[in-house]
Formats: sequence, C-alpha cells, structure tokens
Amino acid sequence: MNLVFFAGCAVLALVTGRPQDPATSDHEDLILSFNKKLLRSLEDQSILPNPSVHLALRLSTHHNLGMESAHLVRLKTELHKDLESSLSKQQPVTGLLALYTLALRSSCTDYNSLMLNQQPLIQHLKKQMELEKEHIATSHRPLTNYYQYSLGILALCSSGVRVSTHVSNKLVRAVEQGQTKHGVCDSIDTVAMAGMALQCLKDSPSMHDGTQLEEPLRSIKQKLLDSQREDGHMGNEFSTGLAVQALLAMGSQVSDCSAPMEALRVDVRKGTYHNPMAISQTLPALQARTYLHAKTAECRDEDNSLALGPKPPPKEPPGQTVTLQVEVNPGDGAPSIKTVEVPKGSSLHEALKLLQQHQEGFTFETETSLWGPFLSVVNGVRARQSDRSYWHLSSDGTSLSEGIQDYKIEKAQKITIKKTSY
Ligand code: B12
Repeated sequence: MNLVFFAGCAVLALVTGRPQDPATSDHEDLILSFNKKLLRSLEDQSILPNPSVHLALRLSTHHNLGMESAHLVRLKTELHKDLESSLSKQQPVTGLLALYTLALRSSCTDYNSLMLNQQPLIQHLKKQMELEKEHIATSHRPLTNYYQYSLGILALCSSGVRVSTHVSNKLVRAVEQGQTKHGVCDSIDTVAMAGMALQCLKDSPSMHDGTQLEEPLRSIKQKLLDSQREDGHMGNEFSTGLAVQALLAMGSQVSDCSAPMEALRVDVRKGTYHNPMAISQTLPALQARTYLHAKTAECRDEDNSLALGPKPPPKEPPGQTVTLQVEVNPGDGAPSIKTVEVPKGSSLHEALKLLQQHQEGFTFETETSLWGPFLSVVNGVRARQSDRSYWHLSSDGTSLSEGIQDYKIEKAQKITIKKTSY
C-alpha cells in the first residue's frame, strides 16, 4: 500500500470531514504507538544516550520536542565524554562518531565548532575514516566493519564534507566483491548502509563525480531486491527497515516497497521490535523517511504532539521453569555441555548468569553496545574484533537473530556458544 497515498488520504479526510479510511488510520495508529515506544526508551537514564534513537526521533513526522532536546543535551555531555575517552585510548569509534554527527545534524545543531579533546568533531571523523582506509589498504578489511565505514561516509557527506574517491571506491569494491558480511553470512544491513552512503555522494555533485556511482548503486539496489524473501523481509526482520530506507533513498517509490513494508508492519504488530536500536532503524522506513533526510533537516514548524501516557505495568513472570542446555565450543578444543533450570521467559543473559552462579566451570563477560550486552568472553576466552572472531549464538542448530538480552527462553532447548572466525 502506498504511504504517500495514505498520508494524502488522511489529510483529505480531515479537510473534507469525511471519515478516514480504516486502513489509513490503522497505519497511522501503528506508527504513532511505535514512535511512542521509541520515545519511552529515553526514560531509561541508566544507559548512555543512543544517537541512533535520537536520529530516528528527529526524522519522524511526530515529535515530543521537550524530550528530544533533553536527550540532545545528554548526547552532548554523556556520549560526548564517552567518545572523548575512547578517542584518548585510541579505540576505533567510526560508527558511533558518525551516528553522533548524524544525530546532531538532524537536530540542526551547529557542530562545526564542537570539540572533542580540543579537536573539531569533523576532524576526528575524517581521521577515523583515514585509519579505516589505511587498514583496508594494508589488511583488506576496515578497522571496524563496512557498516561503520558506510556510516562514516554518510555522516561526512551529510555534513557537506568532501569524501575522496579513494574512500568511496573502497566501499564500492567491497560491495562488488561480497565483503559486506555479517560474520560469515551476507549482511543486508551493510549493503543498505553502503547504498545510502553512496547515494548521498551521488546527490552531492559538487563533492563527487556522481556518474561513477551509477553502476555501483544499480548493483546495490539489485542485491537488496534479490534479498527479498517470500514473506517480504529483506535479509531478516532486523535488516528490512534499513533495506527499505536504502531503496527509497535510491529512488524507489513507496509502492515498489509494499511487500517489505507490510512485513515490517506485521513485525511491529507482533512486537518483534522491542530493542530501541531495532525500532530506531525501522521507524524511519515505515514513515518513508531515510537517513539521507538528516542532511536537509531544517527543524522548523515541527509537530509537537507526541505525548507519553503512564508506564504500562511490568509483566508477571509465569512461575514455570524450563531446562536449558548450554554448550560452549571454543573451536580449538572439546565442547562442554552444562544444564540449568531457568524461569520460563528468562532472557538468555539471565539464564547465563544463573548458570555461572550455580555451576562450576562456566563464566562469561559482556561489553556494552548500542544493541545491549555483547557476549565477549566465555570461560576466560575473549573473542574480539581485532582478531576477527566472536562468540556465535545458536539454538538447536539455528543461528539466533537476537542477542543475549533480547532472546527469551520459552521452551527447553540447547544453546550453543561457539567461537567463530570470520
Ligand atoms: C558488524 C556486526 C556484527 C559483528 C561485530 C564485530 C565487527 N566486525 O565489527 C559480529 C559478526 C561479531 C556480530 C555478531 C553478532 N551479531 Co551482529 N551486527 C553487525 C552489524 C552489521 C553492524 C554493527 C555495527 O557496527 N554497528 C555500528 C556501531 C556504531 O554500533 P555499536 O552498537 O557500537 O556496534 C557494536 C555492536 O553492535 C556489536 N554487535 C554486533 N552485533 C551485535 C548483536 C547484538 C545482539 C549485540 C548486543 C551487539 C552486537 O558489535 C558492534 C561493533 O563493536 C549489525 C547491523 C545493524 N543493523 O545494526 C548486526 C546486528 C546488530 N547483529 C545481529 C546479531 C543477531 C548478531 C549475533 C547475535 C549473531 C549470532 N547469532 O551470534 C552476534 C552477537 C553475539 C554475541 N557474542 O553477543 C543483529 C541484531 C538483531 C537483534 N535484534 O538483536 C543485527 C541487527 C544484524 C541483523 N540484521 O540480524 N555482528
């Protein structure tokens, strides 16, 4: 169903006083409650403010300007400090810095004079991209990953900064050669982000020779279209929002994306998206907005009608338990299996904590990320980005599409945690 058509109908119904098409109001209600869910996530002040959430709230057609400006203040203090600390430890922060820049741009904040450790923010972003580019030249892969490399290009481009063809060509080549992977599988999220980054360059002829990008963009569009499953998803539930954003940015009409958009709406109704990161990547697509809109944000005459009602009460735990087997496979040694009884509906994170408390021979550690806790160390063995390994999660042989905090144990099963190289 065409969103522009929907929006047009809604306006017409208001003007003429005729009742709204039930399908239109259903779509609008769905978006409003989804938007409120994202806004609600700002109430959790125990975690760092999330620039991806801010960006999505700013791209939305509905706003709570008071909550958004309070969040902007938190970004400019708490996230800012966190970035300064990572930069002084020389940790790569390309993606986070890029999202911070896009969040500031979407709020029409003048960040030309914004300093991180006494250096302008944009200089840091350029420096991060230089380091990424050098790493690709020497090691054939970025310091972080091509998703963050694309975000870096997008943020520079949205800030009106020239991006050298050396930088963009490396991304073009990576997509062509299928290096945009998630572990060992194809990453539609990354292809989509690359598409938005290159489209931004193409749309800025003063900064880039757009004709060189026509063929790569055509092939990215084809890759995204080819990734569509029978149920409408592109890649999986968590990449479809970015894929739709990319297609729209690359000139597809909303009506061309009706199947993936309907798949997103079905997911929203099912409650698939509860992680604020997942909502932040999906909401813009459902409103036919894309990350490219940040570049031209004007922040004038904005709606300010989004209000939160009282918090819904927390759900009662059901009281039953289920048996969970946890297999740890270090890759270079014998796998070990432990069993633990956990309350039905516990997160895998809670289950692993119970296992650690009650059984000898199992320990784990996590690192915080925008998506929540990332399982980084198991039984003392660290899997890390720098040596291209991670602890892969699966249940009864099927790869998990969520992390340890979001994945809920609803039935007896075997979770395998396997050290995997990519
Ligand atoms: C690159 C990437 C990875 C890399 C990260 C290392 C690297 N090379 O940089 C690797 C391959 C290790 C990875 C692993 C996993 N990933 Co991943 N990953 C991504 C990707 C493409 C980009 C992340 C990124 O750099 N973001 C930009 C920066 C600024 O944000 P950040 O939060 O600081 O980034 C860090 C975290 O995102 C963390 N991370 C990466 N994946 C995941 C997944 C979870 C659940 C968590 C908590 C953290 C995390 O690594 C990033 C770099 O340090 C996203 C795509 C997307 N749509 O976001 C998927 C994505 C986040 N991953 C996903 C999943 C499911 C996983 C796994 C759980 C897969 C599995 N079955 O094991 C594991 C994590 C297991 C664990 N040990 O906790 C899903 C999450 C969906 C959800 N609802 O939770 C996404 C959205 C892909 C998708 N469409 O399915 N991932």
